[in-house]
Amino acid sequence: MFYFRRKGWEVPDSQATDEAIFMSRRRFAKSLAAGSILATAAPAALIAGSGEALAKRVPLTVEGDPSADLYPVIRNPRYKFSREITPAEINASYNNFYEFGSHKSVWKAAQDLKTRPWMVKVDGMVEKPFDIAIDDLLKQVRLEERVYRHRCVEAWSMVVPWSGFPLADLVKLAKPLGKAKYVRFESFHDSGMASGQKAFWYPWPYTEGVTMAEAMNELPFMVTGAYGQPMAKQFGAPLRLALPWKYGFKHIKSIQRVTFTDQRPETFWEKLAAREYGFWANVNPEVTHPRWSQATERVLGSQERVPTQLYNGYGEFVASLYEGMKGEALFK
Ligand SMILES: Nc1nc2c(c(=O)[nH]1)N[C@H]1C(S)=C(S)[C@@H](COP(=O)(O)O)O[C@H]1N2
Ligand SMILES: [Mo]
Repeated sequence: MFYFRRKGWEVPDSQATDEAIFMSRRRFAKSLAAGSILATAAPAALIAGSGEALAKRVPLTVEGDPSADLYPVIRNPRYKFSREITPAEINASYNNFYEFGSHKSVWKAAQDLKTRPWMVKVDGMVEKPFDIAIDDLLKQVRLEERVYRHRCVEAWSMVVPWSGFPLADLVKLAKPLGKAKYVRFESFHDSGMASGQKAFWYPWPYTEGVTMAEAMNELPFMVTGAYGQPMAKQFGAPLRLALPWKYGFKHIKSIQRVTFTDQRPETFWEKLAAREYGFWANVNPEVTHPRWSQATERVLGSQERVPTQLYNGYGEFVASLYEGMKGEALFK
C-alpha cells in the first residue's frame, strides 16, 4: 500500500492508488472508529500501514472533521501523473508551514491549528462581499480528486492526491467586477494558536496571489482533502491552494480571505526576499535559484533524483498564459 512504508525510501511500482483503495481505506477507518475491526476483515497491509502511522503518530486527517462523509471523491482522470503517489505518511510528516515553525516536522506543532469554526471572507472588487463558513462553501461546490505533482523551490517533489474544487468555481461564486485583475489570498493570523507567528520578523499573515487569467485556468485547485479524507492540519486545512506548475510556496495554506483587486498582491516570500522569490514562481529547471540549481528534484518517498520539467510538466495547460510576457520575471 502506498499509505505506509516499511523501511527506506523505496516504493515499489505496484503501489499506485485507485478508487478501490480509497474506498477500502475509508471503510477501514470507519470500522476502526466503531471499534469493531477484525484482523481478518481488512487487508493486512492496511492494518500494518495504520499501525505504522500510529507509531509515528502522524495524523493523516483531522479527527472528527464534520466534512468527513464527503470523502473520498472521484478522481478526475484528466490530470496524468507518471510517478508514484507519495506515501501519505511521508507527505504528512515533511511539510512547510511557517506559522508553526521553520523545521520540517511542523506537522506536530500544526495540530494546534483550529479548523472549525472556519470562515472565509470574499471581498474587494466583487458584486457583493460575503463571509462563508467552510462547511457551507463545501455544499456549493463539486468536489473531485486530482493527482498533482508538487515541486518545492527547495528542489524536492511529491505526487499528491488532492481533493477539492477548481479555483475558477470560487471565482464564479465571488462574481468579481470587470476591473479586478488579481486574486489575493490570505492565511490566518493568530500567534496564540500558531507558535511560529511569534517570529515577528516574518510578514504575517502569509499572503499569495495570482492573476485573474491564472485563476480562470483549469489547473488552480482549492484543496479541502488529501488521500481520500479531509486534509490533515499540516497540509493547510481546511482550505489551501494547489498551483501545480508553480513552486510550492505559492500553494498558500489555511486560507481565510480571498480578495479581488486591481493591484498586484505582494506575497509573503517576496516581502522577505524579493531577490529569491517573486510573484510568478513558475517552475523552470533552467533558471537557478540564487543559492542552488533547479535542474533536478529529489522525489520524496524514493531514492530518485529526476530532471525538473518546465512548468513542472504542465506547459500544455498554462504556457499560453505567459506568451508575450518577456519583461516579467516569470521563473523565480
Ligand atoms: N500559510 C502557509 N502556506 C504555505 C507555506 C507556509 O509556510 N504557510 N509554505 C509553502 C511552501 S514553501 C510549500 S513547499 C508548501 C508545502 O506544502 P506541503 O506541506 O503540503 O507539502 O506550502 C506552501 N504554503
Ligand atoms: Mo516550498
